[in-house]
Amino acid sequence: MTTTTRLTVAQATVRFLAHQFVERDGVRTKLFAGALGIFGHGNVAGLGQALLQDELEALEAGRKPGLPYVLGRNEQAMVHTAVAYARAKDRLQAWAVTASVGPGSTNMLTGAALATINRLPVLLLPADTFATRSAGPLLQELERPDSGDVTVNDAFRPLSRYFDRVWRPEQLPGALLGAMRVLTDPAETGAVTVCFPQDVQAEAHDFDDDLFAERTWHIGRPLPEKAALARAVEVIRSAKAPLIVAGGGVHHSRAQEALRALAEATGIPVGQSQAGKGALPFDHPQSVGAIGSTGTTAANALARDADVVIGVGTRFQDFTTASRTAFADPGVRFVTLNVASLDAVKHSAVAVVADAREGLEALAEALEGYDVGEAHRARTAQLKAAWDATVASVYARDSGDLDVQPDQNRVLGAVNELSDPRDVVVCAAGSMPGDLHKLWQVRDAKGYHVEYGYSCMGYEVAGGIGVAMAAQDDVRRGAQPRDVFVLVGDGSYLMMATELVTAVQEGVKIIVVLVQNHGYASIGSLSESLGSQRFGTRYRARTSSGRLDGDLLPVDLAANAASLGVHVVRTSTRKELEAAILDAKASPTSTVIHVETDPFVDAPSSTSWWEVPVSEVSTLESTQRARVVYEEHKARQRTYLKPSETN
Ligand SMILES: Cc1ncc(C[n+]2csc(CCOP(=O)(O)OP(=O)(O)O)c2C)c(N)n1
Ligand SMILES: [Mg+2]
Repeated sequence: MTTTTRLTVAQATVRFLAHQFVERDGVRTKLFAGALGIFGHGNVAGLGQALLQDELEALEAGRKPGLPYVLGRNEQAMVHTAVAYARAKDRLQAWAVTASVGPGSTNMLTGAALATINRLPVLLLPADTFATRSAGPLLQELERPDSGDVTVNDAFRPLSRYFDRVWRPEQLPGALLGAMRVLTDPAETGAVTVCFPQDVQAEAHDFDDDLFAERTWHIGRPLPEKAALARAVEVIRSAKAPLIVAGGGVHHSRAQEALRALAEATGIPVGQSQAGKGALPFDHPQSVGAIGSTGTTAANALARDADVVIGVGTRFQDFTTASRTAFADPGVRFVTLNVASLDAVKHSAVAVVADAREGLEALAEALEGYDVGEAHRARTAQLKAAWDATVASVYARDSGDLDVQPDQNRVLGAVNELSDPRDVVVCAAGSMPGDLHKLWQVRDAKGYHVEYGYSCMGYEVAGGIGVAMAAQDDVRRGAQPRDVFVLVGDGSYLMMATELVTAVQEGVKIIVVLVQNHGYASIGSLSESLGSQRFGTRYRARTSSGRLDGDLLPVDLAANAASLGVHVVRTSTRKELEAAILDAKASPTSTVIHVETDPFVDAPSSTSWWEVPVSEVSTLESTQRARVVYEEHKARQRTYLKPSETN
């Protein structure tokens, strides 16, 4: 006989989420680490009440809450924290994020897009206006003259991989199961949004108890289809100068060992996208580091001449392909292994739709006896050594000038070399992601966490907290600790640093290196290269000329950080920076290290391109000159449309 329990929709939701597990490779984990939330009238008495009840019942029973609650400062930032956690956990654990009606919910839109683009699971629970419309229009309700059933939350639809709205309690089981299906699907996952009208959250219903039984969702490893594999192998076996492009899918699938085995057996060099960096450690003989617009000269030289490009778990975003100029061999063919068919077919590739680890293992077996040959191995080694020398020269660790202000390369070098191999670097936007992609020497598969799918300013601190919380949880499960280094520019810091308060409240340790260069150096340098003269990119006072060309603004970001309750260290020389890094590592709590850098010192060149269109006509000579350069690059852009089999 079916038994039921009378619960509110919110209480049923919390109870259901607390009982969801995932299993991959025989290892079972609870899917939801907890719920991040900010309350308002849309969720305080619904989901808020349910989370409170969960916490108090757990305390009384002497166990952990089913869905531990964490208070954030900004809804967008909470989604960043959740997404970073999921990435650090290889998508085997996630968070729910609850927000109040209206602005609380729409603040999560940016986070939703970021999650979906990066294929990282997060369950968004935006509150919605009354289903009954009994008191409408409500505070924070959007009224439209053309429609009665659209709310601001409909804006989540294009950003979510699954969207639902629970108008009635009876709909809840279907909505929750639909959400779980997508959250745990390796090809489909991303932002999953289930909207809860505020009256429905508080409404009671007799829910079937089976809804709350423990459920284990198997995370599959789809196998490559035999015929597809055979086609891929045929193309790879014909290759004289192949190159692997490793993307984030290698990490999600924990396919690093399989990649290493394939690279070692065949000698095929491996370039890495931002999300794929660390798929091989930097000092592995086949690891040629970053590829594309912010790539190493080694990976980009090999890309230029590659006759077969083997994509593994990559979206082939424009930075990876240098806006489709990176692969210059006129006959280049693509073989792409991806769990998502959307990515597998890009560039007319011979597509192998499969889990990265399964696909790599199958390829390695089928490629038995294939080797790129001594000449290609030697070329890889020589290009790699040249790039390593470039990194050493800009890190300049042995230069001895400890009393001068470090430039950004040296800041990265100091953090790289004084952090432990297991420590994690976190970044998202500005000039540092590109510089890190080129320079950072990853020693641990989990050591590099740069969000470059959405490259969202403001991700850094919030994301760093997610990574640190994941590391804390790993320690509870017996892993060694990791420190998390958040590298953030002044612009990104000003966009969203307030989660530092969350780090303090939750006792989560992060080390923030705040790089003050008085503006948007990355966009400034881009602007200059495009003929736009660094317009609007500097933090300078407006003068009587009407322009932003006055003194530097009297902004003290170190004082700002200190006011949020974290320990702050101001540094002005390399010696002070290095001491601060070591002190921060030794400290059990968070530190913000403030360092000034010169915005005009760039990282070494990638000898590559990134397409940003320049005005076709202009009265400015700088723009006209930039347009000529743009057209030269544009002429080298390829479509990669040629069908593979006919090549
Ligand atoms: C939310 C968001 N808005 C705008 C941009 C475009 N953008 C990319 S980098 C950047 C400037 C970043 O400045 P800062 O953090 O100081 O880093 P810097 O460029 O100085 O290294 C801007 C405005 C973005 N990536 N994200
Ligand atoms: Mg800056």
